[in-house]
Amino acid sequence: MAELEGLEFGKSDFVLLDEVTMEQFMENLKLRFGKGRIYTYIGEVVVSVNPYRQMDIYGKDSIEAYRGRELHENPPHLYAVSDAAYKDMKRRAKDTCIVISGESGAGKTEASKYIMQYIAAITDPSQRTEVESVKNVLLKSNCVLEAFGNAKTNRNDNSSRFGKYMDINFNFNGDPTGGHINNYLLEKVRLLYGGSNVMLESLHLQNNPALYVYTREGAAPFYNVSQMISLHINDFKTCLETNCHLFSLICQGNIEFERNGESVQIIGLEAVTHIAELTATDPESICKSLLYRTVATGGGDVIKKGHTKEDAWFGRDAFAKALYERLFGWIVSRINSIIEVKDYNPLLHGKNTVIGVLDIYGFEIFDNNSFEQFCINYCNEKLQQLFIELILLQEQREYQREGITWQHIDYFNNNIIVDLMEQPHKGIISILDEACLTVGRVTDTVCLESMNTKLSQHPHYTSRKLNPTDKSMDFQKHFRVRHYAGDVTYSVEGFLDKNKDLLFQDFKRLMYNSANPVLKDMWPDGKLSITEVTKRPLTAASLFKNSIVALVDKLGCKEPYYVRCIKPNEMKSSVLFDDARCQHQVAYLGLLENVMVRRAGFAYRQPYARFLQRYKMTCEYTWPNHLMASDRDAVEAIVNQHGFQDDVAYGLTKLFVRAPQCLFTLEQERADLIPILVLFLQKVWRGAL
Ligand code: AD9
Ligand code: MG
Repeated sequence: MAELEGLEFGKSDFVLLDEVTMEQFMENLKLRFGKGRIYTYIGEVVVSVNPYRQMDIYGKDSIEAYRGRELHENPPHLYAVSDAAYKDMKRRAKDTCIVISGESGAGKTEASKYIMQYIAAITDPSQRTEVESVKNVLLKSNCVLEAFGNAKTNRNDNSSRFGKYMDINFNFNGDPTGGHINNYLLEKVRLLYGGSNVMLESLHLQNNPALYVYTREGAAPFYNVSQMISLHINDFKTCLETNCHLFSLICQGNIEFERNGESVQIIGLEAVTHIAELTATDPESICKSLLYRTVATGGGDVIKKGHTKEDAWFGRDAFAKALYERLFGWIVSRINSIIEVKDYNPLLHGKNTVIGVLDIYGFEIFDNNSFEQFCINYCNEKLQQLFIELILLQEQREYQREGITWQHIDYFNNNIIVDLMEQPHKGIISILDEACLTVGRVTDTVCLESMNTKLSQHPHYTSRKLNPTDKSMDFQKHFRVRHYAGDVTYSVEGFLDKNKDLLFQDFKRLMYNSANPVLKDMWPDGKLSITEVTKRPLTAASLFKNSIVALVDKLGCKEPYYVRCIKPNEMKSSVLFDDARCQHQVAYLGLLENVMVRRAGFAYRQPYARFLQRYKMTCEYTWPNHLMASDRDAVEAIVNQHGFQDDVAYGLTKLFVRAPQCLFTLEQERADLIPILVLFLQKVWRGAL
């Protein structure tokens, strides 16, 4: 067992602070960070500070130290919550989830990898081949998705540009049997480069991103393509066939258009030939898709309409982004088909339970915030709402319900911001959708006007009308939302196009007609004719909203565990603790309120019957059966026999335990008693007694 920490490392649980104030909280966090203690608890919540250096705390020894132990038996660690989530799932046959939150670069993805690594290490001790292969794919899937979906941003060198929720399924033995990945809102505006020269040559590319329009102009994203390729060869051979399509995106940025009298023509036919080769289509069809779109006239005729130069640009870029997005979606679905639970029969295999791990982009405030940041920040508002709902509200409501004396804690409830963003008819997403559906050219600025009119009274929205003297914002183009995590000014430029996410049907058909079966598989909607697709698809914001609502529902019915990640500084330094930045994160993550609620309350609770069932063997009055008037009285007998009277409270249906130590003691006694009881029963059966 790892050594418990001495006092020089500060308090390992914020609940133990002398006083719950921001000063004491920050002092403790800073002290621990300085001493290399990057994890601290608030009850069962782990607060993690990104160390920005390799820590020697994730090896085999550590895994062994945390395996099967209770939370407070070891220094705080991700492994301890992973173990708690796992034990909880196994003991109570209940689905659990681990929600990792924090801003960009705070360490969420690293945390999710350590959690997965731990779960993989502690399960399936007999190393059965089928379970091992499931674990292997689950672990490796991370690298593949990162290779395709991460990029360098100015806040994180390896930033996840997609959200990921992974369910790991377990059988009744507690061994992983499969899993499922959901990905959310892949950011499509960044492209990639890297890879060996041989590989690039075969794709007609040169190893110089400056030559390609997208990589030259993008925010210098870096992908480790060599890693991606080697993984493909080993594990996802089929993906290899398609990765070339990604590169065709880069070529495409080099296709230009020029006006030629009334019509538009392509400059860069060489690139077109390469794309045709890579996508198993013909250059002529590509040119047609780039220059024309098929439209259905009011009379039911189908005609080819030539693009303007602007339309052609728009179409080309939308196509490149869609190729990338479809490939990413396809990779996720391939991984899912490999790891999905097959041939599961609950009668034969017992109850199937799940641990979900959520690693989703953190709250983002950039210098220029666009539609992507709006969606990401909406998602963070929803997760914060869930956190409040689950940890703070539920806790208070339960005390009330159970008749336990309890002091109400005030905290900021972000419902009002979530409503501002998602409310039907009135919220920002609805207003955007309405503008997208309006026939004729509604511009971003017109849409902004409409938001300003409808939302000017909202306390979390700033429009031109409210703030005519503020020179920091160009009110023609911006609006500001007061998020729970701070004020964010969004630029509406491009909002409507991004929300429409329009891709001309001609491109879809082009890909559907590719001779490459994998590519064809990615574009099933290319089969539809233009008259069949006149129904408007859901907008990007609505699709995203629906997926986040579904995610929150999914998380809401699981037993949640939280990892709250903090980024210590903007310099990626392992020694710098930027007080103001850290305090800001602690404040908006609601950590202080979390401590207050936790301190005022009881760490553990269990219905009387369940408590009795588990611990009755530890008390002479309750083993094997009790003769008392109720289960509650029997539980009281157990509590009294162990001298825990001052650490518990009796609710209507549950026992509330303040100090975790009480449960550890009972657990330990139980573990010691079980072998003795088994021996005893064996003797009884053999008639020896
Ligand atoms: V984003 O929202 O995807 O942009 P994350 O996921 O929160 O962000 P990430 O996990 O990628 O951040 O961490 C950023 C970098 O911090 C990593 O690339 C590591 O260099 C560093 N890091 C984070 N956690 C640890 C850790 N536990 N040990 C060592 C770490 N380094
Ligand atoms: Mg990440």
